[in-house]
Amino acid sequence: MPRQTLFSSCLYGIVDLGYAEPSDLTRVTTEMLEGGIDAIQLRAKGHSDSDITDWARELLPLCRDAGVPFIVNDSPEIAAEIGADGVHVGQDDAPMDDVRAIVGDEMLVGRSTHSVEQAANASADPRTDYIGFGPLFSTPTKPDYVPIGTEEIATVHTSHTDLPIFCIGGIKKENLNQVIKAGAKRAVIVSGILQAPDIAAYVREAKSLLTLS
Ligand code: TZP
Ligand code: MG
Repeated sequence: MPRQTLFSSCLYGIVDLGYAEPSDLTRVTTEMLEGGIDAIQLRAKGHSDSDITDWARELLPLCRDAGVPFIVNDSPEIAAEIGADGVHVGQDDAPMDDVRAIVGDEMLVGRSTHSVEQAANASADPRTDYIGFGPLFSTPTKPDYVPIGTEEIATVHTSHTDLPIFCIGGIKKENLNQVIKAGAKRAVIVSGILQAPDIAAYVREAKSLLTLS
């Protein structure tokens, strides 16, 4: 899938097993797609590769039918095995040479970044297709990280205009405008979406804030 797809993406959702039961993955994914989510990641910390592979195989066709990139967190091996559109890796995951050796040249590769310096390092490698930048605010979804605030959002955006940057961490509908005002063009929302009583409506509203900005 071409990197270009991500330039036209503004709201990235994560199907996180910390918030969704295995029996609920198809429903939440379908509702996110109904609401117009632009990209979906499967994140399942602490689960077995075999379970994650099964869940990824379940969700991939839903995303394919909707024309939405499906991205696997942490594991280039699972992403390659199921033919995902992308893999998302963190600072402590495999370096790009190793990731590309597993997933090839075509798959989207995203990297989490937690500072301006990490964003610059990720951006310096042309094989990075997008970055996550955060956590902006403290969040139970990623409890061990110190929030970086919103001050550096503008700097990373002006420094890396050729890279899609997805702000992440504690973003909800209620503070999204604050994040946009600070310079964000794209956002990842995890718990806000998964805990919404109406997931599709939540996605639609959050997306409209981003696309109108
Ligand atoms: N990486 C940085 S913050 C975060 C991840 C995976 C979690 C974001 O979750 P939430 O619930 O939207 O704060
Ligand atoms: Mg990781």
